[in-house]
Amino acid sequence: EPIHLDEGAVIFPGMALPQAPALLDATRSIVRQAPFRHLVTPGGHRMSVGMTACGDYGWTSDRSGYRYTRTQPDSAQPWPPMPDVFRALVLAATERAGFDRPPLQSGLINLYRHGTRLSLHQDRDEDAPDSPIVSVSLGVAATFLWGGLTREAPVRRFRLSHGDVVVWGGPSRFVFHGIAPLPRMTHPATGECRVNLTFRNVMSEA
Ligand code: MD5
Ligand code: FE
Repeated sequence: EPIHLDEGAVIFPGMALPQAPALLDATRSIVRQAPFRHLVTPGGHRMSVGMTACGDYGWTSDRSGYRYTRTQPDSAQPWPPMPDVFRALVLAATERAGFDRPPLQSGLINLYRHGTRLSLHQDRDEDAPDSPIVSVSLGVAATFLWGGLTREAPVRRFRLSHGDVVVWGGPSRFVFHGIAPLPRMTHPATGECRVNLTFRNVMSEA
């Protein structure tokens, strides 16, 4: 029952449901070591999404731009290690989607509440175009915006629900995408929140 969005992009509905409690426990442990922050864009805007990371690299930003770092900007501590329950799910999803190289160098954790949105963008701060991105949605369902390779391309909408896993690779790796403002809803696993885990490789050679 995979849903193919486009070449290289596939949703596995509910694939992470069995691991969801363990994924959320691991997320809480990461957040204790690396609290959520609201990044400031190079244009000076505070992002409404709360972000933190695990693994060898975390994605951060400041006035001079976005970058991957090996340490947390506030504490200078390394990012918490990638939990085994994350690692195993990324391996399984990458294999199911037919890609060779699992994206395990960086695990980004995004926190959404009522009204939080992520405007249309491309992910292009990584230097590993041949690796797919794996994303896992937990908690309150969101509307995912799926555009094309230019900002002007038409945008389709998909629902991403608790436990859904998506793999984005090949020609879909550089598609414009975003998240519509989160509705005011609750989910038994997360309360008012949506948590999204996104796994990437940052460099072509590990
Ligand atoms: C989220 N996160 O749900 C969204 C979408 C991000 C981001 O977009 O950059 O953290 S997860 C789906 C996603 C992630 C990365 C790339 C692509 C989709 N894509 O190439 O379509 O928090
Ligand atoms: Fe993105």
